Amino acid sequence: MTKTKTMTKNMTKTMAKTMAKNMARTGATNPLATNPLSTNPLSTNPMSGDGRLKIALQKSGRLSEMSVGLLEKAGISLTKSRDQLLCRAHNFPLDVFLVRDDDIPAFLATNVCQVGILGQNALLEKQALFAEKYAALEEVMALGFGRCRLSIATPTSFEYRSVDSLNGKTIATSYRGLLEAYLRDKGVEADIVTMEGAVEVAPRTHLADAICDLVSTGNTLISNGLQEQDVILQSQAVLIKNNNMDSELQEIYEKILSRIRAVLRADNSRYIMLNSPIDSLDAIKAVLPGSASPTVMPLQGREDMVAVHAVCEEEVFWTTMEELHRNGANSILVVPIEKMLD
Ligand code: PRT
Ligand code: ZN
Repeated sequence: MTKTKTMTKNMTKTMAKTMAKNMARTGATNPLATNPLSTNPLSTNPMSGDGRLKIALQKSGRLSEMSVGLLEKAGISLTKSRDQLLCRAHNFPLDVFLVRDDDIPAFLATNVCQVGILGQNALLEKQALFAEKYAALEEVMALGFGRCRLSIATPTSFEYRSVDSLNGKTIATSYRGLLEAYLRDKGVEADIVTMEGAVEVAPRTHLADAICDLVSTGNTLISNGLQEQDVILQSQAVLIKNNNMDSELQEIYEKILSRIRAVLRADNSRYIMLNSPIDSLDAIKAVLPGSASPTVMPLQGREDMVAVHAVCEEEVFWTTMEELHRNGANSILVVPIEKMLD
């Protein structure tokens, strides 16, 4: 069994304090005051029943700008409240709660919000720590931003052969739940020191032999003399929902989901236009990335050429354009797509 020491203040207490502060400022009810497991949250939450879907987003941090941007791209126009904690959409039945990412699962579990955007790592960590409390939360869709990985790293001087090298060692992390599960699975016994930040300094200050933390570029590890060893989880921002949504809100949710899906498809797609010799049409179609059925149109005054238009559901690289060109295509245009709905 993995032993656990909690170094800093109790995380749940911190979360409750932050939420109470946030709720007081937004005028909402503290969702932790009601136990979502003991009663039906739909009947205990006074903010439910106003016919508006509530979404929780990170207030400030790595995911906030992209999360708000995604809603805006989905045609939802937001007005911030004076304290900037609650935004109201004036062209869609949606309210946005801007909170700390760690608090988002609790906002959903208590049905103060029905949907949220946060790192997959943050959701899975809460579910690893409090499985029953967060059982009703479901990941709906990966959003393609906030990509990172949760990794174990050791000082470069540490002789690391495999995860077994961590037996009997101390590992500092903010992801106790996920790390414990990983070590259990690998049959490794180690002490875990829970830290809320600056995990990367733990080996230097002799608090721990190794760390388990989020990594994106890897620069933080390098500048702290650490080497990435095992990746526990690949993560990115995800849309999550509470499965106990009432039917009225479910309809709004379906609508917003379809818009977000359309935005993501459009973001990842390009519209490509080119002129192709009729003889090389098959070769050119084969090169077009992620496009099932391009539109082929005659070109006025040219018997030997046609115009080809296609939606390519993946990036169009320079190398692809060069290959199209080699196959006889000319006047190749690649343009972004703003909106797309099937
Ligand atoms: O205030 P609040 O609690 O809301 O924010 P926070 O400080 O807890 O979270 P924030 O904004 O740092 O991260 C939010 C989410 O972004 C995380 O839960 C991840 O899903 C995602 N994300 C993506 C990252 C990173 N990349 C990342 N690099 N979260 C943190 N980091 C940190 C990491 O902890 C380490 O300190 O960045 C450092 C490493 O970065 P590199 O680029 O040097 O490898
Ligand atoms: Zn956080």
